[in-house]
This record gives sequence, C-alpha cells and structure tokens, in this order.
Amino acid sequence: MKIFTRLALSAAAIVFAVSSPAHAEGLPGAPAPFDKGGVKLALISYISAGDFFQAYQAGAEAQAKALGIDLRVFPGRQNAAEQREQILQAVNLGVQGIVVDHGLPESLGDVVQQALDKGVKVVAFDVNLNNPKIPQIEQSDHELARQALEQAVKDNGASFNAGYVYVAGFAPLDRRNEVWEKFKSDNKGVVEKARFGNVSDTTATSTADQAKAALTANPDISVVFAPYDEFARGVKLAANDLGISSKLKIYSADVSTADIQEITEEGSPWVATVATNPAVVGAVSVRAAALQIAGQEVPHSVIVKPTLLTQEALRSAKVKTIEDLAQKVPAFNSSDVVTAPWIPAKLF
Ligand code: SR1
Repeated sequence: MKIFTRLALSAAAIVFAVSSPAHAEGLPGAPAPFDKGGVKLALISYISAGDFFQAYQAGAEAQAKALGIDLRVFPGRQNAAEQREQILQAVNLGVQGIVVDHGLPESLGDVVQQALDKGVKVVAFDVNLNNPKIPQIEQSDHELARQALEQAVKDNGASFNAGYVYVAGFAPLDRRNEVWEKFKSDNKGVVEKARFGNVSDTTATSTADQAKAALTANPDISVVFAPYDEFARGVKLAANDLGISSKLKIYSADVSTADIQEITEEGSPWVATVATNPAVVGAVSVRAAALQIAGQEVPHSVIVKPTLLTQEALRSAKVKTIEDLAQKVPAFNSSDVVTAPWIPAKLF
C-alpha cells in the first residue's frame, strides 16, 4: 500500500511515496537494526519517467519491503536543485540510508557530505559521487556498449555510416560514450554522420524529432547506436515516420516489456539491446544500503552485468515480457551481487 504525503520544504513542495514494509516489527535473524524493524531509507532519483526508472523503483520497493524497510521514494523530475533539497529533506526525516539514483555530481557533493557527516549511509547508482565512503553501482556500461557494438559489426561489417544518440553528463551515457569513441578510432570505416539526443520527461518523442532531421539530412546512415531505450524508441519512431525502417538498424541498451514488443514486432529496425533487469538493479541498490546500515562490508564498485538480447533470439525464444525473460535468463530474475544470508532474495 502506498500513502502519498505532501511536505513543504523552503518554497518547494516535495512529494514522496512510502512503501509499507512486510516486516515492520523486525526481520528474524537479521543484524541490528533490521532485527527490530523501523529502518528508514530514501530513494532519491533524478529521473523517474520511463520504463527503466519505473522498474528500477519497483525493484527497490520490493527489496525494501522484504527487508522490513520503510522506503521513502522521492520522484525525479530532472531538477538538480530539487534533488539537492530532497537529500536534505531525507536527512531531516531521520533516514538511516539514502540511495541516490542518477543526478549531477557537481550539485550533490556537498549535500551528500552533510548526510554522511550525520551518520547516514549513502549508495549511488549511475552518478559518480567520488567518495570512498559511497559504494557506486552500475551495469558495467563499458561492457554493455562493447556488446552492442560487437553485434553491430557482426550484422553490418566494420564499415558503415552511423547516427549516434548521446547526451553528456549522465554517468552511464558518458561511460558508453568512451566505448563508442574507442570503437570509432579502432574502426576507421565507421563514420559518425550525425549526433543528437535529449533527456527530459519526453525523451523518446523529443529524440524522434531530432532523429527525423538527422536521418533526413543523412540518408546514407544505416546504423544508429542509441544506448538508452528511450533513445531507441525515438529513432524507431522517426524511421517509421520517414518510411526507412527496412534500411536502418538500431543498437541499444535497456529492456522492458514494452521494449520487447517494439524489438520483436514485424519489420522493427531495433535489432539488438544489451540490458539488465532494472528491477534487479533497484533491489541490489537497496541491499547495498541495507548492508551498510547493518555495518557490513560493501565493495566500492558494485556491478550488475548486462546481457545481449538480439531481435532474432527474442523472436525465436518467443519472449514477450520481462517475466518471460526472467524465466529464460537467470540474470533477469535475480542477482547474487551484494547480498547476505539474512537478506530475503526471492522478490519477483
Ligand atoms: C539518462 S541515463 C539513462 C540510462 O540510465 C540507466 O543506466 C539506464 O541503463 C539508461 O540507459
């Protein structure tokens, strides 16, 4: 059950959701403070819109519930000032831990330090907070981009004209970009003809508008590297509107049930994605925070490895949903990264 509460902080109104814990009175056999219950944790996101972020939040909520954690979810509206305020607000609420999900490091460093100084444990997903006390969680973005680009070469050879979708300043996209730059310098036959991208609460449709212009101006583009599912949806939308879907191949990141539908539908140019189950990553993030709160060891770098999913493989395995995927690929069901015997593992 979710209760929505409105709080006023300074001039800003901050809305957060509370996930009711399954073991409010404590988790038998768990270390303190989980044995007594009442542990409060905040999930503070920079972006909440889109399938990836919704599934990430759902996974965090499921793991929190199983651990008896009272999880406060602060919505992300791509607003750095608001995210800063939310961190201060969470500290004032008396949370023992904070999961910071994406964001701009330059606007978070001082408020995160204030949280640490008050004894609050902090973990970061996909935002480089550059602090030895803060475990960094990621999906191995280098490997993710490498696998997508290897598939592009397998399908198209090492010479093609490419479109590239990128927005700087987001840690996962910056890491994927490092691989793209290296890939181009190792494969001189790959020519980046156009670069575009937008991250907002309407990423797919705004990217579609930009993609339309880029693909119209560069009709010789045959491959688009779009390493975020909202980017891939935008490019697919543009290709469809321009009637060029059969001449284009899109390589992407991330997966959701809606993405699987878009990838596997007849004539789709979206031919591969490399992904984790974002719900599993959300659960891993909460576990990392819980272990820290319990005073247990968490590695500084926590990696959830992604899997290559081609259109061909999804079609032939008749995968239609994330649940189908979880049945066929164990990594989409759960992860044994940062866990302990006292942490309930069966979530989905
Ligand atoms: C705007 S950053 C988008 C990426 O964040 C997560 O790492 C997802 O994989 C997504 O591609």
